[in-house]
Amino acid sequence: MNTAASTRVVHAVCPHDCPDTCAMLVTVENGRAVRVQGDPEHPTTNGALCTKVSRYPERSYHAERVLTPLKRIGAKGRGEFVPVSWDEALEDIATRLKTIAAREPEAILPYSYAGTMGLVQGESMAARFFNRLGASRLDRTICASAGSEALLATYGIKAGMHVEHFAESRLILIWGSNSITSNLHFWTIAQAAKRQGAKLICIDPRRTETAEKCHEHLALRPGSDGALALALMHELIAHDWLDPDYLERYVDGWPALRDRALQWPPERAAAVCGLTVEQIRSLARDYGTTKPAAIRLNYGMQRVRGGGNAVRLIALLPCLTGAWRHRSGGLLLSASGWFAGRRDDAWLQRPDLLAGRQPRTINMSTIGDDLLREASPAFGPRIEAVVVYNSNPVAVAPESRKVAAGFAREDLFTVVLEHFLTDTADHADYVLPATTQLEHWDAHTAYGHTYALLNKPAIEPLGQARSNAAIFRALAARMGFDDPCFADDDETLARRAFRADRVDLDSLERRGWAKLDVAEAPFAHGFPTPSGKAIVDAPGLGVPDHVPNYECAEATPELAGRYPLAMISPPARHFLNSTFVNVKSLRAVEGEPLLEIHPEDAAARGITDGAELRVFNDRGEYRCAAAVSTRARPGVVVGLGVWWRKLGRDGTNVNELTHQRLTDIGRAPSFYDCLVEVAAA
Ligand SMILES: Nc1nc2c(c(=O)[nH]1)N[C@H]1C(S)=C(S)[C@@H](COP(=O)(O)OP(=O)(O)OC[C@H]3O[C@@H](n4cnc5c(=O)[nH]c(N)nc54)[C@H](O)[C@@H]3O)O[C@H]1N2
Ligand SMILES: Nc1nc2c(c(=O)[nH]1)N[C@H]1C(S)=C(S)[C@@H](COP(=O)(O)OP(=O)(O)OC[C@H]3O[C@@H](n4cnc5c(=O)[nH]c(N)nc54)[C@H](O)[C@@H]3O)O[C@H]1N2
Ligand code: SF4
Ligand SMILES: [Mo]
Repeated sequence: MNTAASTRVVHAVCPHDCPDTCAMLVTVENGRAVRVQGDPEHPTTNGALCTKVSRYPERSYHAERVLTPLKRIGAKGRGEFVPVSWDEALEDIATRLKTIAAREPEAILPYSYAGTMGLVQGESMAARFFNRLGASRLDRTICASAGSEALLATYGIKAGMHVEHFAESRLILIWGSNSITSNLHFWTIAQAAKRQGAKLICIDPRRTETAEKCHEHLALRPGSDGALALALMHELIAHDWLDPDYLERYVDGWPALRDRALQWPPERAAAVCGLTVEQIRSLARDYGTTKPAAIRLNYGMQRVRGGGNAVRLIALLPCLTGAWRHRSGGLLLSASGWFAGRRDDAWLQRPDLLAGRQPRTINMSTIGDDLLREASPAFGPRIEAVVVYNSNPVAVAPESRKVAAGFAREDLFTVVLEHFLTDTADHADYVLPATTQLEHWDAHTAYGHTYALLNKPAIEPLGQARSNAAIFRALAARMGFDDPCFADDDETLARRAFRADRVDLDSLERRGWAKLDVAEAPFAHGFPTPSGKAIVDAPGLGVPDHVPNYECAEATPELAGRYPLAMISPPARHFLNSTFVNVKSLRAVEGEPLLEIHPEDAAARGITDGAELRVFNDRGEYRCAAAVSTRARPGVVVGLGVWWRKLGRDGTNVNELTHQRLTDIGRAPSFYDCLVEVAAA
């Protein structure tokens, strides 16, 4: 049989929350997607996808995909549903939302994050819908806002180096990033630099697979990065490894920062960081004397109380040495600022539909507390309805016992747009079947590179699935929203997402991606702040300093007495946050929920490798197996990956233990600022 006639290759984009935002090629045979591959033409994708997304068709055609609207019949959280028609589901949902909105639109809350990073299936039609409704707004802080706002306060933009230029760096600090797990295509570039003789240094409490492959690894205590950055500055000053001309021209407030740094000799920082003085001196020497030197900072280090201050300090390091003068020097935390003004955000999201109303804002990171809050003058109305899309809060939000209790409220009306019956979908009154990236249109920016991308549908929607945008369009019609913008179809939204004068739409159409026009060495001649200089003493924030964790011996000695181990919970390599946990082949590689614990800490508690554990603090208890391993440093344990609670042990995951206190800047969760104790179960 000749199938060639019915074989097509479609330009697509990996939709996941990952800095790499790969350009994908989808091979479709007889209407079925049979293979996804990395686009060999796209410079950063370079022909490769990661292991998990290579299984994207397996996830899309998964036997447990939700393919019809579902209505709850059992108790909340039990995941007992019956299929209903779209007509019935939409009519009932619209009636419920209308009734609440007639009284109190702010009692309705959208809850979404980056299940897809697409501009269309993210916040386009959904934003239009909730703006028109006047619903509560959501502060989307769960991941990156501490670092993003810190960067903005320092550079005037959330942006940095081109990732490609790390290939020519002579020194690369991989700081708070497990690149092999969560930024694989950067790692490929760092390897190229290594082959050219670059030195790679990893700064991470855990001996990750990335740390192992670097020349050096500094396993500092979680939340001590600000102290380390200050000591590095101290050494740069003491040895005169500064670029006075760059400081003079492009840094505002250097004397105040200098005074602060001089209070942080390596001896002081070593005690805070749990490093040796020599480790800090050696790092400073490398950083002060190697050119060009580049920092790949990532979000792992800002999930602690002082994450914002730490990012500000680290972002100032390349300003002291003038590393920004070279295109392969400087820092990259996010590239997302380069896309601002290149998207047509106002057209996509239509904030004007608020028509002067200013609904309250709910922080997604405190959803546990907020769902349980009564009405009050300070808070406003009790939350009566939640519409969840692109997120799995019951698994991923901190202090999940409270989150689950909130979603279990019988008087809460919950709609979840999903591919699967996640922990959150199990709590829904209605689950609406959403399409996957193979089935819908989208347009993408990235936070780890500088290419705009276009995703074309490769196959028809499976079952009765509809795209998020299509679902909000249908709901808008049922609600009687008649603004013409509610008629825009997905293709129109995708094609108009980027401004024609700022992005090469022809390249987007032909190749699936288009490089943005961004200067090679973007901050060689200053920063996009009013003064043109990087800012030390930011309005309302002061001069950055080391801020100790909420939970640590330094700040809370009594608590540290009861819960002496600091727990971090970074991603598992074969999951993406809680996505893919239900893909068997990937779950098989991860095995089971684990807690890495150093042999000394294990021995002190009579814990052996593989033992059943209780990991606990005042907030809850997490059940998992012990991985006795020197990947964890003494005093720090690692709960790897956000498992679905229902696929974990005793219905628990690591967020049983995390808390809802927010970071110093950006109102973000401090997931990695968490004390626990561990015992054999
Ligand atoms: N395979 C895979 N890839 C992913 C994800 C995933 O779940 N799986 N998640 C995606 C998402 S949403 C994001 S935001 C990014 C996250 O990726 P990153 O931004 O790299 O952040 P994390 O993976 O949270 O943490 C990175 C490293 O920081 C370390 N770390 C923890 N605390 C500290 C600290 O206080 N200081 C320092 N210096 N290091 C610390 C952790 O041990 C971890 O190895 O990755 C994305 N990519
Ligand atoms: N303890 C701990 N907790 C963490 C973290 C950690 O490191 N440690 N990391 C935090 C971070 S960095 C992040 S970003 C958050 C991530 O939290 P979330 O953004 O909630 O990410 P996921 O868990 O991947 O859930 C995304 C959901 O969106 C669904 N989805 C995907 N595409 C679509 C679509 O097109 N339509 C619809 N309707 N649904 C779709 C997927 O099926 C999936 O269930 O978790 C945070 N939680
Ligand atoms: S998850 Fe990241 S590395 Fe994997 S395919 Fe998607 S963008 Fe690429
Ligand atoms: Mo994230």
